[in-house]
Amino acid sequence: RFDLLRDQPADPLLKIIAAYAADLRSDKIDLGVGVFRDDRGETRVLEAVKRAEQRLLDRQTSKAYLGPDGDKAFVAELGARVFGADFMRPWQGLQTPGGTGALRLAAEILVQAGVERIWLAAPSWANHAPIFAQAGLRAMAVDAFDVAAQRFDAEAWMDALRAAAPGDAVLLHGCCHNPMGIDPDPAQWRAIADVVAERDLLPLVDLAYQGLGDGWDEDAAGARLVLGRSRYGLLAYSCDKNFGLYRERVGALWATAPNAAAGAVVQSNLLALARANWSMPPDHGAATVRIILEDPELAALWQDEREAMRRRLHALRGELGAQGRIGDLDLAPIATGKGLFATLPLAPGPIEYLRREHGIYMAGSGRINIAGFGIGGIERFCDALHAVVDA
Ligand code: PLP
Ligand code: TYF
Repeated sequence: RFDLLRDQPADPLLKIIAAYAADLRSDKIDLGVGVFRDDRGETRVLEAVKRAEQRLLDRQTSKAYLGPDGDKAFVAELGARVFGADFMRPWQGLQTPGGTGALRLAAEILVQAGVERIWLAAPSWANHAPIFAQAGLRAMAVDAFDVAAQRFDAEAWMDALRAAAPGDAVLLHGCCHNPMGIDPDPAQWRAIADVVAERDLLPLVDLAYQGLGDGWDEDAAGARLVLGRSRYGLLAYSCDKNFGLYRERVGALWATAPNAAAGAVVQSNLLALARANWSMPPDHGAATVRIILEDPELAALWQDEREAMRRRLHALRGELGAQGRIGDLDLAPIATGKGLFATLPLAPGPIEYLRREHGIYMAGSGRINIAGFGIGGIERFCDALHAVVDA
């Protein structure tokens, strides 16, 4: 039977990791996969995480099963901070294997509820559409970014949402858009929240970079606004970037509902779906986050470390943006972008040239990871771009 299977391409982003590792040039630059890096190019374990893990090792007395919702205190502590004190709707959720697990579960409960379509603004994270399609949703991609101009086309996106059918789902990046780095401004968020509520759409907010854009509450403002106004909503969350826990796969999925009884029904369905997928999520990463959040000292340390990541991204964006135009290529929009990513309007030829001749690795789409620039990296990158333009 397996001879009916066709070969599948490897994840191009993860392939860059291997290609970069095999490159022997000492001045190579990795702008590929989206992990935070310090100015030495390292993705170090946060000190708050190290201390919490030590405490976990010392104090954990049992590894007996917890249940399909995972670490309940993790879900509650984190949820309180994500939604904030002013959020008026009932919410409940469960721990998931990463933000990816949360997205998968979200797609499955949408299908379970009879939702057929999910609208998304393209380009989006390359895994979004396959996750939704695999779960049985039709991913409706809308050209909502002008990649050449590095601009969010709010009109195109609003037109699509106005044309969506009541009950359709809509995917929204909570902050730090992957791959564009361009988020709706506050007025655009209000317009999105209006149309989602008026058209009775079901929002699925993907919040994978909270705290790495404008700040903790600022980065959740769009999600809170939209979810606070729609009847039902979903929030897929990842702690893998803002806690630097990547491979530990720490995430959560929350559902908002018009009242507690309706919320309980949604939660029971989420638990049943989790059971059928992975039974229960892995514990270590979420327990580590929970220990940090429960201890004011560790929470303060984590906040400092998170803020340092955010400030580094902000500073690098300013530096890149200040380079302005290199030939046709305008770096200025990078300065106002948020988070780890920007997508440059570069053709495959120049991208390949940068890799081959200069050891500069970026996604085939022209996406760069801003955190990939170490000391002197931006200068080298811009010199290489000049060489591309002049070639
Ligand atoms: N959503 C977006 C927009 C992402 O960039 C990522 C990156 O990995 C995820 C979700 C998934 O996060 P996780 O690694 O926790 O599965
Ligand atoms: O977009 C990124 O680079 C991150 C990390 O299959 C990532 O979100 C990339 C590819 C992948 C899973 C995570």
